Amino acid sequence: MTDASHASTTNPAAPLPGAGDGGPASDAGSGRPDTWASTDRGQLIDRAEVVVTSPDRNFVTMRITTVDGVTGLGDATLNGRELAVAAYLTEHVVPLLAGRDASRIEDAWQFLYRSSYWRRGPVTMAAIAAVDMALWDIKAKVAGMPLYQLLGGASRTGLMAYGHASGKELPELFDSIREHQEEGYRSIRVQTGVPGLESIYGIASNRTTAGNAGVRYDFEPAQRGAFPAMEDWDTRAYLRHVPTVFEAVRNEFGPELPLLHDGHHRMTPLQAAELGKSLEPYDLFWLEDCTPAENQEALKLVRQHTTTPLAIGEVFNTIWDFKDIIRDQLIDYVRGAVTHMGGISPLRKTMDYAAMYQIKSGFHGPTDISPVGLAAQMHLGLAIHNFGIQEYMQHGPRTNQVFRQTFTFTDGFLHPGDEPGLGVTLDVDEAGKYPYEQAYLPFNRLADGTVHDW
Ligand code: KDG
Ligand code: MG
Repeated sequence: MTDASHASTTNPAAPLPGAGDGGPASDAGSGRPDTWASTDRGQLIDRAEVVVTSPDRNFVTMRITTVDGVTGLGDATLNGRELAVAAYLTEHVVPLLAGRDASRIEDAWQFLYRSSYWRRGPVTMAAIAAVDMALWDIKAKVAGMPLYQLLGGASRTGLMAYGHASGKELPELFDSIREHQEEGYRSIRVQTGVPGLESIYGIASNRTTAGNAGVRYDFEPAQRGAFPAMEDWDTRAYLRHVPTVFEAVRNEFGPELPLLHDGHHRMTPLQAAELGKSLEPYDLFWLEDCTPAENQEALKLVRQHTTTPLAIGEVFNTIWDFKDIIRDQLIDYVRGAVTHMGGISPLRKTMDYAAMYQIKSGFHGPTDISPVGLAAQMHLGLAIHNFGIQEYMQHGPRTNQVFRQTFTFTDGFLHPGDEPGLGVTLDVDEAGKYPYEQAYLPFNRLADGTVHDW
């Protein structure tokens, strides 16, 4: 067993108590023994580790190993709050896994969700997600199949992916779109600067002191350092500018190219309605996160005023966050991520529910979804009928050394590959070269100094 401690792991790599005798570990407490035990001793959980590593950015990974030596990986990365999830796993989840039956995925999920009493929230749900993913990885490896086969088999040959093009000014944006097309992307998200604003979401600031100052961040908004970078916001300037950008992009690239745009939670319902309406001539694939969406009623107003398709949910944690807006058909795409929605099991249920309303997937796929989370989404996306599109931002070279992956990206389409399991291997020695580094997402202030949604 490789010692994972040098990879900033926060728990020992030693076998867990209880696994050795094939019985459940939970009878160590004062209650009755739990029945989450196995008839097949080889499938008992022998070890669970939490590996925190920061190759190009921070990642939190759960690795579970059975008595038979089958390993499963799960992504628990929560951008800017990584150590909270690592502690939740190490202190509260790892001790519960000893001697448990790795094959009982649904039971494990329900046990971790319900037995904690406290429900939902990004930290809890990222932790549960990591266990869920790792157990699916193990199950598929034991079955000798790529995970998508266990989820029902492929519903398509590949997953249409979109990339992030950006530029402060139009010429830079056009270059970025062309670069993405050359890389194979057939669908493109468009973000630009806004006149009068020094730096906004999608375009890095020239004034920050962080390492990526002045560079557009198609790939990574979180910046290393002890305090979040400040960005600017002015909704009226944004609403005036964005339609002119899409008009220029359509004139340059024609009507065929699917175009997406992220409002990143910054508008009121009325402003979002106005933007959706003004973008209708440019036929967007979707307008994402047009309002903060904590107030889901607000989307009714947006919907009444525009036919621009809406995508929401990258910050949602459970099917309950989607329940009403799916039922009321207030969105067109589910932006949940396996990593933040509690894993493959609940996101699959959410998508089955969404299918009843002709709502499709648009799973969140920025760089803070690790290669493990991305692989899990690819398997799920390949299997479900109501797949829509997959966001694919591409990880950095050091990340790809730490996480060896089998997926392919060909002519704009992703495929997870056909290795048994998720198709991702964690190189713990390589991970150990990159200890955790503090990093934060930026935040916004308006001209008068008021903090605004970023
Ligand atoms: O961690 C936050 C990022 O993942 C988020 O800002 C990226 O909005 C995003 C997107 O659509 O990829
Ligand atoms: Mg987004």
